[in-house]
Amino acid sequence: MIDPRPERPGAVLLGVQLPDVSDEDFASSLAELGRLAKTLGLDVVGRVTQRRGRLATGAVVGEGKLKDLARFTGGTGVVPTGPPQPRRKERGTPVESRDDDGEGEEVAASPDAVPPAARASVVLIDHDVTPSQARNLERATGAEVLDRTAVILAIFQRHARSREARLQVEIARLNYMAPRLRESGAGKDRQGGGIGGRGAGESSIELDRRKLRDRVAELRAELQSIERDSSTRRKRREQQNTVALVGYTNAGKSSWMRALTGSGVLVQDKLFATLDTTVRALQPESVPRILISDTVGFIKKLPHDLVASFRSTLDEARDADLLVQLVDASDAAFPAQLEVTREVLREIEATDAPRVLVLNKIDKVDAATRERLAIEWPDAVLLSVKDPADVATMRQRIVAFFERDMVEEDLVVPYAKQRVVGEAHSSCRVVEESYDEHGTRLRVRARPEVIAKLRAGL
Ligand SMILES: Nc1nc2c(ncn2[C@@H]2O[C@H](COP(=O)(O)OP(=O)(O)OP(=O)(O)O)[C@@H](O)[C@H]2O)c(=O)[nH]1
Ligand SMILES: [Mg+2]
Repeated sequence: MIDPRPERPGAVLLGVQLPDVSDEDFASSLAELGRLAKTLGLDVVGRVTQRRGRLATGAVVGEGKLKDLARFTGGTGVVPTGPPQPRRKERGTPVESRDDDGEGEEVAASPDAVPPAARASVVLIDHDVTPSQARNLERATGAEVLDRTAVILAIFQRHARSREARLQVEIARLNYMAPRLRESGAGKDRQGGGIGGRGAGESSIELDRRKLRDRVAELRAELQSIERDSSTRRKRREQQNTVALVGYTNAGKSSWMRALTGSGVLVQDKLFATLDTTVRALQPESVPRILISDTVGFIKKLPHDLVASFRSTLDEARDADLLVQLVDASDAAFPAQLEVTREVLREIEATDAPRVLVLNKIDKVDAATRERLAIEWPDAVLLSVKDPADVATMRQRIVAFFERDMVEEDLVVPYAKQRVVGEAHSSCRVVEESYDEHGTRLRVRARPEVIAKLRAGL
């Protein structure tokens, strides 16, 4: 017999289709929420959806839908009146309906009992909700309720590795929590920590808002000192040729980073696998060197606070000479994802640098679609990181981009200044080298400012 118990905690997705949202966008947004859930280690056991003019002020959806939702979680399905009770540890009645096809707006109530173990302990909402809406949903479902921002914050919190990323996430998380803190004495029911990390470890539940603000200020100060270091490192790279890989989460940025630089950055079929910026030289090394950076990805409705927190991380993209914008061409929703990327780039003011648009994962696209994409996106390059020939093409394009601005000039380096010959070899391409009574004669190719710097040393 198949064991019906999921290995991972169950989640039920809740989505409201507002009048200005097309069926297609609604479905893709909910599917994305499902992928976010999976990234968080949750099993999606069902979806409850409803078309509404706006979110219900009380508990997001109407009474009937609330009951549907509670069938997945084992809650009462009604928002109790009176003061909030601690969240129940034990689930009561078994779940009676299950809907995981994600189709249509109605949840078919099936009389088949779902084993209690297959129930959802978390409700994920594809919207940002007010603290009171979340609280009402929690009380009606008996489950932990996370809105879209909380889900993204929880993933960021789990994936942050460096001190810088951890500080950035923690600041965004505390800012998110501040308006959601319960009045004094409340919040005890949150102890033990849920998926959202609220109440876990170094919890701020007991802290009042003022203390929380102090903590944010403290973290900001620490972050600033780290950022000073990384901005110094970035300054040092100013004279170098830099390329930033940017795009929606899971587009394949880190895969390209690995392919182009041979670095061992993390590649995962997860959302927001990368939070830290990595910078490595293009391999095989070009002369002069070209540096590639891989950084955090973007997503629809990325919490504004998170973008603000990650600003310094994203500076790498802002300062790049060339932006390689990647999209997952095998995802039908990629044009919307591209628009999100453009918006975030505008927000961080990374709009000056020239861009190359790469329709990545083209190996997953059939020939007909490939042809259509090539016509619809004439300025884009269609590539797959899995194809070594495509990797070579990409490398060539990057090298060619920097070559375009380069000029060729002759230098005569006196024998007393041979150090400059060494410098020329590292910062320029030396096309010809010969020796006569005046010194070393070099014909070099590089950007004009690089050659000017060499001349200054003569
Ligand atoms: N078939 C195919 N899969 C790819 C290609 N590029 C990337 N992938 C896969 O897509 C998934 C995500 O790739 P990553 O390189 O981690 O994506 P990312 O843009 O760095 O994602 P985040 O860091 O999470 O924002 C991985 O499972 C990769 O193996 C491609 O060209 N073809
Ligand atoms: Mg990555």
